[in-house]
Amino acid sequence: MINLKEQPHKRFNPLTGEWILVSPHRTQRPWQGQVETTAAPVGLQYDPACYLCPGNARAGGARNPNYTSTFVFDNDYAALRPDTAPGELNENGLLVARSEKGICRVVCFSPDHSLTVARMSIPDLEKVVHVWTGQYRDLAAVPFIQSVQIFENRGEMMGASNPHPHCQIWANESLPNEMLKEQTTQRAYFEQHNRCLLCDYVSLELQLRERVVCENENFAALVPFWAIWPFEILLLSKHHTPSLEGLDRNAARDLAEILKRITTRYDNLFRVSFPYTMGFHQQPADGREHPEWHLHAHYYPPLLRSATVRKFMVGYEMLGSPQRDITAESAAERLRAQPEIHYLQEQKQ
Ligand code: H2U
Ligand code: ZN
Repeated sequence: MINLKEQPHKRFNPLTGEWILVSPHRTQRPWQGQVETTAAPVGLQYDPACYLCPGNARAGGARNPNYTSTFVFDNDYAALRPDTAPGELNENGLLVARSEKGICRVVCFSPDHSLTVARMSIPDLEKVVHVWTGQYRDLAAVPFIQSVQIFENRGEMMGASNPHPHCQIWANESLPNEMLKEQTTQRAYFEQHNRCLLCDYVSLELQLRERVVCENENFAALVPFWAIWPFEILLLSKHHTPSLEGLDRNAARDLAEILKRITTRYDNLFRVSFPYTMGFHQQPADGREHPEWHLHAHYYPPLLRSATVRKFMVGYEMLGSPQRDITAESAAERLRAQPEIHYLQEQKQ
């Protein structure tokens, strides 16, 4: 037997096939860096200098329409372009390069510059879910597209260039590294067990309940057993679907609802607008059946102890493997203990 609460150990991530080091005994070490936080004011609903606000000019001369709900546009500084000419380089398998075509878009969640997912209404978040589904469907239908990555960078700490609520979509002609790892592991599991890896995982976690943070009829949010980031969350569809396209109206509403609940718990943890990168993993858009693929979203937030003390991925983590001190179970317990009323809302009441 192994004492997961006290002794150093490694945990296996069946989705990536990689290991992570857990050192729970280190949480007892002295720490002097704690910084107290105060709630930041919400700010302007319209910022004349914001390139995502309705009616404003963007780089390159385009102007946003006076949109009243969601708004999608092609990224003016796209990392990938649809018109890239094909080309390849291979020098003895050592200098290898390949051209890559793609499409990059930006999705504004709301015309209100001051909002965040945590403070948007569920009906408005439902509209965002429908936009994501439509974008996935449209981009997947483009013949050269194989992968559609929807992701949100929230907060300066995560490199977001603008607080206006928005996300990005990068779609390209080959599977990026993380998708490729998850494709390989999910397929291998399906071939071996004739069941879906994440269907089995979510039902195991729902039995154990130790790492579950919150749930509704269609989704479960949990700190995965193999979490790397202190308050990492894996959001899983409870029912098998390879992509957002498999969600019915109820499930889409449940997704909107749980997005709000997760981000509210995050904000309440350190009473700050919690930074994170989140994104959906869905089946490759290659026109094939993928019964092994299970829709999920990863939340990777950097904060560790307070609004300003973050986890660094340095040293051993860059050279060996990722490592964490607080266990996934204790992180889940702390997130479970948070209320689902946003702290800014609570102050108003
Ligand atoms: P991030 O905050 O996650 O960086 O997303 C903002 C995106 O908006 C970024 O990818 C794009 C940037 O290229 N952008 C435009 O498309 N037009 C602009 O006028 C400014 C920024
Ligand atoms: Zn704005």
